[in-house]
Amino acid sequence: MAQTVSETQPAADVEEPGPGAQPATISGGHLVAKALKAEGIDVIFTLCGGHIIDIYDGCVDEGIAVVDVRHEQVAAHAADGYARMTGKPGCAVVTAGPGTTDAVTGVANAFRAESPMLLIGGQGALNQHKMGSLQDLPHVDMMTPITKFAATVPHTARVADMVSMAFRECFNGAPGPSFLEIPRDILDNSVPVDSATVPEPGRYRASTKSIGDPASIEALADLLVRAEKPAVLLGTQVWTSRGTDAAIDFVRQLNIPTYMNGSARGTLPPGDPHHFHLSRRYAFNNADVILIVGTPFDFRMGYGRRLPKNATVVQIDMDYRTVGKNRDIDLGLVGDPGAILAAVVQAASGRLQNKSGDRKAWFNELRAEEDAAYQKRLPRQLSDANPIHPLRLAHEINEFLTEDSIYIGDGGDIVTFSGGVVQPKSPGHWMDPGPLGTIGVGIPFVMAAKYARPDKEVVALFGDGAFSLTGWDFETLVRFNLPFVGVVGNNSSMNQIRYGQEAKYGHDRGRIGNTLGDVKYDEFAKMLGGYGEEVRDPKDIGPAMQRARESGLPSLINVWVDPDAYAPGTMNQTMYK
Ligand SMILES: Cc1ncc(C[n+]2csc(CCOP(=O)(O)OP(=O)(O)O)c2C)c(N)n1
Repeated sequence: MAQTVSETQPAADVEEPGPGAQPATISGGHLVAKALKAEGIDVIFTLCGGHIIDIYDGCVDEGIAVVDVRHEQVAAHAADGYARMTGKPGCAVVTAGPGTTDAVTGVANAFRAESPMLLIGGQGALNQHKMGSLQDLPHVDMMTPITKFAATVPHTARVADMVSMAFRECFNGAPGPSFLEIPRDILDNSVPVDSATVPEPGRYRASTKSIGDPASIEALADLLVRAEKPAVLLGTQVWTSRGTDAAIDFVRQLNIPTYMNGSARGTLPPGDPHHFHLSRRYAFNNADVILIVGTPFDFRMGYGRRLPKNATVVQIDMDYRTVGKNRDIDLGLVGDPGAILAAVVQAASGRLQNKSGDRKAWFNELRAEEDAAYQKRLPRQLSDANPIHPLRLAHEINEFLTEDSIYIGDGGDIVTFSGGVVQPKSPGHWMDPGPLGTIGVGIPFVMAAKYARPDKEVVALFGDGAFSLTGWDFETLVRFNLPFVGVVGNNSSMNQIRYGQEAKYGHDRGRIGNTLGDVKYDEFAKMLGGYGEEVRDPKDIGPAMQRARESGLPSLINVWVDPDAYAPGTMNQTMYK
């Protein structure tokens, strides 16, 4: 007869010693769960396979939830998203071979986004090593270039120790993913409890809050106190390292106009006197000191080439290798962004009295630029056109967000449009794939955000192309009761790609491989047990979203948008320059 496992039932393979009996033993799968618990992990995202069942049984014992998804890519993206939301590493567990290869994209995305997560993959038994066992592949070789650490666990007694080691490696410099391959027999075998070290919570790694060279702190404080037209860009690491409060204090005390990108969006709310977002190019072109915090000079920054040659440029980053890469800098600081910014405030204190008066003209100049850019865009943002202009959709979403709404963007052109309009109202309330630009992160990020922060509302905008990649896991959101407000900006195309292709190859050849069917995603949502509505008139967007909010279900509002409207960034092909 089949046995069921309940939370109250002792684990089948942990035996208590009786008088004169063998010592108590513990299996590899249960050791994984103990190490996850020591790390504070309360959920794993997974898709099952025979290689990894012992981990599930350990999770039952340790009270770790098992969220089972429909594609391993979703599990890996969800672990990435969970890390972003909680500040703790996320964990995905997948089977060997195709389970692990399916998760590669999620790990790669976390790698480029500097998100700390652990992927645990199965492997054939060590005693069948290289014999052609089911799903055997060189996982560690495949994962090495896209992780901070990738290794095989060679013995059951080492399982918990190596899980903790992998977590430690996630936080070496700028954070990122680790990968552990655990062979089937290593998970299945049991060892005496005494022989298996389980590192104790909080005792297996050091603080990462270093400020680097104190002389550089002084130098930056001097520069900023003397600057007449400074500007700062706060990047993803400000949020990843939870330097938000220090960053807010810094920009206020030193009185610096502030731009935000990536996960740092929302550090300051819209309307804050130091918050700017539409005048960044102007500010950098006219600033005397530009401070870049926790974001690399990659394609999103034009590799640093767009910064004027004569500005004094300072870069702060958690990764030594990022500072000064692609563009020379005048001062570089390596360490924890929040700790460094707090130290700079300290170093500058007593010298800040007249700063707000001094910089009034600079602030006014930027505010005027900001207002002009906003007014220029406003008519399209309020457009009543039918089919719906994507900027109007973005406008409606922005109006809909509250301080408790986490916004997720997953798509091409539609999300590029929304990037300039949608403003998160609180820190840590913005999620995008990051520099890997992976479409399909939306549903797994919703899963992670709603799981990690059930008190928050999650609002997601999808392109119809992007949604299709991982959309079946909408069903997982229904199954785990994770309600959210989803909007599909449906143009029946992969527009961001179509634009460049049509420009190069003309109307007919330009549509090869990038057009989609007219799919009713509202019906798809309803079929899977969620809430759905279709919108064709712009004035119906807000009310439909409101009904989705009130439904208490995972939802998709299918908004038919103008397929011939393209975002300026797409038309300039900025991402390739
Ligand atoms: C995983 C992945 N595959 C392909 C791409 C290339 N790509 C970038 S944008 C885009 C089109 C996305 O279409 P959709 O989500 O419908 O948004 P739209 O551009 O139509 O607004 C594609 C295919 C990518 N970024 N990620």
